[in-house]
Amino acid sequence: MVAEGKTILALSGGVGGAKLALGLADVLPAEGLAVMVNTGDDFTHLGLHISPDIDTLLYTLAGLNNQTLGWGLAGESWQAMDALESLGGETWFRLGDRDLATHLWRTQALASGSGLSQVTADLATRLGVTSTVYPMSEDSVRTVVHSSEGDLPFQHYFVRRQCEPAVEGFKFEGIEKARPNPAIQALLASDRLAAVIICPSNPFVSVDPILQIPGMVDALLEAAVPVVAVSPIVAGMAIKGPAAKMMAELSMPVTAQAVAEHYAHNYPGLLDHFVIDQSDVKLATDIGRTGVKVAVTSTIMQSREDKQTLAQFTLQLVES
Ligand code: FO1
Repeated sequence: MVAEGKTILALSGGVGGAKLALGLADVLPAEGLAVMVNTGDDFTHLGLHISPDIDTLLYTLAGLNNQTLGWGLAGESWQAMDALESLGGETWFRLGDRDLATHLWRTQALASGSGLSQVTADLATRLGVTSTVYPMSEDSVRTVVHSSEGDLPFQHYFVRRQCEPAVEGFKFEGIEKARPNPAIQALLASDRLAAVIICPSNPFVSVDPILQIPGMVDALLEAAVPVVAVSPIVAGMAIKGPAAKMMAELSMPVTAQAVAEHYAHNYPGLLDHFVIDQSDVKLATDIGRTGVKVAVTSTIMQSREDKQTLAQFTLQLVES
């Protein structure tokens, strides 16, 4: 399907993106998939470095993810959180006992001088993940939500306040000084790269932090490979997470078309293909006016087979 020795680069946030990444990992050879992951959701909590989207990706690709919660590890226990609560500690951000080991391990590795890419690669190896998972940057970028309750660090908005405050905009602290991950720059400049797939992740808080790293869009454009994005909005609803609520609060129509327009307006010429769900077929002509080729299929990924089928569909687009 993808020529031998070639690599697909997927851009992903957490849960929604990880589903398509898993489908891609299933249908591509191990060396054929690299995933560039948002780290704008990262934060320091209880003295630990938490990288939620990287962990969601790694746990999903390793088959260890907690499908009920949508984050963390399957078969988790919560004794550390219970003990912390009895001490009067902060428990609004729940770290399972086994997940806690990941954060302890990462925090210690970072403190001993390893970069986030190295730590992520080591963790991937230890978890048995064969695809390559790259943090978008080695530098710190932190998403801040401008909201009806003032500026909130992303996890305070998302977990502590359960996305309740109305969103007014976003800031990615540190982004002006951040550089794309050097390994990703090398991949983008090489002839190994076959295509880029933007997973159905939240455009505002998962994909934008990746694309707004200075030099990232230019490097993607210069790579001159097909770029496919999959809409995270289906029939006016977000498959997962607060994307639809955010769009309404930002006075945008809650449609796949508005997502395509967001990408076309902010990153002109970046997308070649935009994949929408069959329930949105009536939007295809208008989306086409943003300059992309529109592809229609079933984009809802419930089963493992759904994930593989959507992955195959996106790969066929880049071959055509
Ligand atoms: N999401 C929650 O809704 N509540 C939590 O307590 C929570 C804990 C948590 C711990 C580790 C981790 O890697 C992720 C965790 N998440 C939790 C998910 C996460 O914060 C968000 O899903 C992402 O940041 C959005 O992509």
